Amino acid sequence: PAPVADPLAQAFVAFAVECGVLRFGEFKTKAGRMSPYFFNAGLFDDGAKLLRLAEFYAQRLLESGIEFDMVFGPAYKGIPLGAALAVELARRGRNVPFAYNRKEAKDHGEGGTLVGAPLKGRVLIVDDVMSAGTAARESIAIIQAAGATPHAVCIALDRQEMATDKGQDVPYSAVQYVQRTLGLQVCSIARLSDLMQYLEAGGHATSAQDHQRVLAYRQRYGVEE
Ligand code: OMP
Repeated sequence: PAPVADPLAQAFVAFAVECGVLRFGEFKTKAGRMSPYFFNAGLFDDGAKLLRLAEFYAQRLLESGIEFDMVFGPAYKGIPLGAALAVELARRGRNVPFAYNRKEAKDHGEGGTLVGAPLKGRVLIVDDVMSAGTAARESIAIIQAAGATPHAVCIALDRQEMATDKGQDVPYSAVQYVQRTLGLQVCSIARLSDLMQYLEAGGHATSAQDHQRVLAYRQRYGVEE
């Protein structure tokens, strides 16, 4: 039987396509895989788009029931995402501290690599995409080094593909690794399976062709849920 569509995920995929954030073609991922699709969160590039994005994150997060004490946005792309989510949470009556990191340490002024609220308690990491899991591991290390607890991750898109360990593909996804091995909770607005459902339903002009390519990619790099 065909899986039941998740309305929030379907609305989000359509929104990402509309914004040009989700594109189909040929792209190389950070892990060096040739992907027929790419999600570029940097193209949520005006106030209205960021507001809508933040509403999607907030809705997913709040309905997940995940508990957290503060929001962390990893440099660079996670910074506006975490900030936008923190604003939207405050608008919904849930004001929590927000922090982010710099990639280069600053040796003057306030110094250090962490900016914003002190990292403490159960930290929620907000990021764009999880593919092979490198970005998530970096955030977790930063939070642990500060003496706080990496507790959960909220991402826009779970690519549901094989994680890598020391450059080798492993038979589970980064999200599965973060959940099962590291014990963090993860919520995503949409996943590869939602993207495939969108294409199957004929979401846009070249859906049929894109669907074939994404299917082939999933057969090569995808994981079982
Ligand atoms: P991992 O660190 O391998 O999990 O890849 C996640 C990162 O890859 C994201 O934070 C992005 O920098 C980048 N990325 C995208 O932004 N969109 C994609 O569709 C795919 C990737 C990617 O390179 O895997």
